[in-house]
Amino acid sequence: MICRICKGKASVELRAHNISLCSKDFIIFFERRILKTIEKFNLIKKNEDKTAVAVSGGKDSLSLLYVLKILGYEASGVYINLGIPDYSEISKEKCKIFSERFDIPVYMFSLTDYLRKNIYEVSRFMKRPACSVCGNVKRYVMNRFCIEYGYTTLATGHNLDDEAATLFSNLMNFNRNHLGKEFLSLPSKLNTVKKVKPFALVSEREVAIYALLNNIDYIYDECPYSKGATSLKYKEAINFIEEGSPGSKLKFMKNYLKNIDIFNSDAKKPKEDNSCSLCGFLTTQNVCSFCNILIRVGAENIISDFRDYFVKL
Ligand code: Q46
Ligand code: ZN
Repeated sequence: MICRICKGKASVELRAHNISLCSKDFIIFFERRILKTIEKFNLIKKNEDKTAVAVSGGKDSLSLLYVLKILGYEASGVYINLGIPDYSEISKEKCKIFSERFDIPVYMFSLTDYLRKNIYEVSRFMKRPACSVCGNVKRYVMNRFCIEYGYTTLATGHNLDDEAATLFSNLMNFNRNHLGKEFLSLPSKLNTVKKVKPFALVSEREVAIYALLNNIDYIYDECPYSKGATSLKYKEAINFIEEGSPGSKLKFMKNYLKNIDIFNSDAKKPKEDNSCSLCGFLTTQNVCSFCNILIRVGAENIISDFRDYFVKL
């Protein structure tokens, strides 16, 4: 294999783009595509936005934080320790190693320090699946971090595989609340910062190669609660198509963006925005889902102490 750019020995074959590249040119190719996505979709403004990257210790989020720094954006990581035995200790360690190796700040919020309960125990109290409660906690804590510390943008490491699986599932289920939404960014509103996904058009494999070539050490294991997630089935189905027809995944997402208007007339009216009567943050109810968790575990008195729970790793 010959590198398309320098004609030296190629080490990466990208069938979706019909090119082979050496390590050096792959890194350039990857970083250019991220920059192009950020600029084309107006995700982050250089010298204006301050970005918090939601890091989990995995390859996607750590690589995203790394590449944003390389591209000259102001960014820090924010990590939530969910108290999951083994998994949380290892993922926290990976974030700490990353922060020290690349001199990029990562802040941690520990759920067990805050609530004296880990995510499993909280989910038992709520009588809901761990992932559903975890989703509420992560969304709230990450946004709260941004507001408390003056970050304007929250970036997540969702990649092309994640986004294509979500779109596929929304189409199969005719999920009208989600079809018609632009997946790369969500604008800010009422105490909620803008959310962006700069990796949404690069594949999981490309991110893994980028992490490897840049010596980014990450946790290989997935969270134990992710096993059996329905999204995995959609990913498998799309990968099967991609295998026989390289590039279909990217084409699927780009064509969706081009044709997004056809869904809009069909989208249901969103519920009305409200301020939570306890914390003042965005909700469609009287009390937001996070404060509802605090009430259920008998900890609503600690909502105002939030800022003290973020520590630098
Ligand atoms: S961290 Fe949380 Fe995920 Fe683990 S408990 Fe579920 S939602 S699987 S991305
Ligand atoms: Zn609230």
